[in-house]
Amino acid sequence: MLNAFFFILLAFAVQPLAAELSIKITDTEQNPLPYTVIELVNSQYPATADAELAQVVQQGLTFQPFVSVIRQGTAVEFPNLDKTRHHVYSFSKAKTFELHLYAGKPKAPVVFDQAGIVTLGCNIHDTMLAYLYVSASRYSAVTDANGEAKFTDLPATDFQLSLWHPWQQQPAPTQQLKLTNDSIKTLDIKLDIKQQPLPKAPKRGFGDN
Ligand SMILES: [Cu+2]
Repeated sequence: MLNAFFFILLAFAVQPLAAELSIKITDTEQNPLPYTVIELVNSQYPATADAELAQVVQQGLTFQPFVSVIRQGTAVEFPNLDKTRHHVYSFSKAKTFELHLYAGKPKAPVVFDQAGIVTLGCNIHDTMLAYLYVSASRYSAVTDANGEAKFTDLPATDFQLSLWHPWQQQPAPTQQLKLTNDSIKTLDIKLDIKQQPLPKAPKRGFGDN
């Protein structure tokens, strides 16, 4: 009896103040919208660098993934899995860098220490295009093929929810979120975005990649 009592006490003591949030994004035609970046902003929860290195791979003359989200301060590797060499660069304000023509894995990862959107390209292959969203907030994610993203273990507090998509014509409206303790919230958001084909390798002209 006493043991059971302590167990219950313990269960209350370790219960974190947490909330869960699931978001589903659809486009103008109600299709799931992948590659949407969701950022939950609250100045009390600034980004801390991701513990693990992120990766943007070059394979089949494309970048994988097309859109990545990292927390500010995170280091990213750019391994080249193709036989041909790539020359990865960005001239974006949030990060200007170049990885000169290389095969395999460049020696050092690139650290993204400023928040913002980094557009990636390759100097050799003009069709190669990808985006890195460097988040100033600790809580950010990108929607999967089903247009979905899920946050678990969020602090139960107020957030501003902002969205970004590489194909947006204008910034998506932000909204305020109030998360209460132990709540499970589901949001369906429709964005005024027309989906486009992903960047893909040209059919001919580059030989064996
Ligand atoms: Cu290339």
